[in-house]
Amino acid sequence: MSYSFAESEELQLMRATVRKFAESEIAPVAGRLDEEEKFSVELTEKMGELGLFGTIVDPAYGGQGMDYLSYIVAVEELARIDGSQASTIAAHNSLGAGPLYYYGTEEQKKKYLPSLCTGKGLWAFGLTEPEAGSDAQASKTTAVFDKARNEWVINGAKIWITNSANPLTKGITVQAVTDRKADGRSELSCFIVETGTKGLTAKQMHGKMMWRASNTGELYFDDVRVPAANMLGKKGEGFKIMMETLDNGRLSIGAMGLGLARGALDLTLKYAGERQTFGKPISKHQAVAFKLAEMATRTEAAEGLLYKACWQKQNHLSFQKLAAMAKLYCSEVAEYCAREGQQTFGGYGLMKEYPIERHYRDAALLRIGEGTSEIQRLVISRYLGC
Ligand code: COS
Repeated sequence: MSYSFAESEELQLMRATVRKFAESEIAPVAGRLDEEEKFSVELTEKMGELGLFGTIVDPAYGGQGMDYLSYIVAVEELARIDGSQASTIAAHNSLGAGPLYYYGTEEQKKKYLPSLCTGKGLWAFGLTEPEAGSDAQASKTTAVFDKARNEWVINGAKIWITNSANPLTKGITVQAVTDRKADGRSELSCFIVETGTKGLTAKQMHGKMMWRASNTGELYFDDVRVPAANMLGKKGEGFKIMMETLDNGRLSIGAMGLGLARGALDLTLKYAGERQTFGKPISKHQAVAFKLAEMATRTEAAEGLLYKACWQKQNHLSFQKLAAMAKLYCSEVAEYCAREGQQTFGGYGLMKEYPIERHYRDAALLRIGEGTSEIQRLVISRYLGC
């Protein structure tokens, strides 16, 4: 419970292991996968072998049983090299396996979690719809109970769902309208829908500017029938489950921002130490040195905020406001570092041959995905009583 900035041996080992893997296995292929818009099953399985799936899940369900900060550091180290691989891990752990782990019945957890802790199976989070993004209560997807068959019948569509249209996708947690509340708002509930269920179509989305080697899908539900036992949580608890899941997800996006910022800083420091102008390395010119100083300072501040939020969560203290702050700030620092890094690289920073170019594109997602920066400010301001 005590507050310490010293990393435990376990955390240091996690950082060193994931960093080595990211530098030796991901870095050499990240540019090509991004260019070809190709999800790598091979890298995903290797990340599974490293224990990056089900990181926080109890070993009783096949997970690694690690603390939250270890998981966050793993995401950070992946994102330092490549946003796509980091997003596969982050979306699977916090949005995919997370709700099953936190809200599933014993039966559901035993049935689904073990295969989701190996890297051979992905699970997706079906919240966003074509007309329900920031306004997540505006879901139009419906689930109607068929009493005779003790089944729910789901109709609707979801969009921009990470890990949902992939050969490894085992299923999805779907938010759907199950009734209308007395105040006129929709009653929302969550359902477990397995891949291959009749009436479910998953279509991979193409043409993203960022995270091009991660899998993003559109889902269509056409009279999709699931047994009554596939409800996750209780009827009417869907929105709460989704919102609490996003509270955790914000820490993952924070980790992706921090990692990307660190990656951009490291690339820029190296380049600025090698590149010469006016007879000396550009890092010796104050114009560049000050950029590096600012990037390093903001990265440290982002780390402090994110790790504090994780520490609060780990110690069962209120962390939701800090999670929104960490998501907001880390994504802004990531964008700042990617932009200033690219500026330092000059013309080379505009070329795909240099990973800073990919970082620059990947950073854009962080201020939009899992709640825009505007939504984070809304959430934070509500905690302030505004
Ligand atoms: N944890 C638990 N419960 C929560 C919650 C949270 N973080 N946030 C809201 N709720 C509950 C509220 O307590 C309220 O419960 P009651 O109906 O019992 O009173 C209910 O949910 C509705 O809350 P509220 O009226 O505040 O919801 P809003 O429609 O105003 O929306 C925001 C709140 C904007 C914060 C929410 O819609 C949001 O986070 N939007 C962004 C969604 C997003 O990130 N989309 C991208 C997904 S990419 S994976």
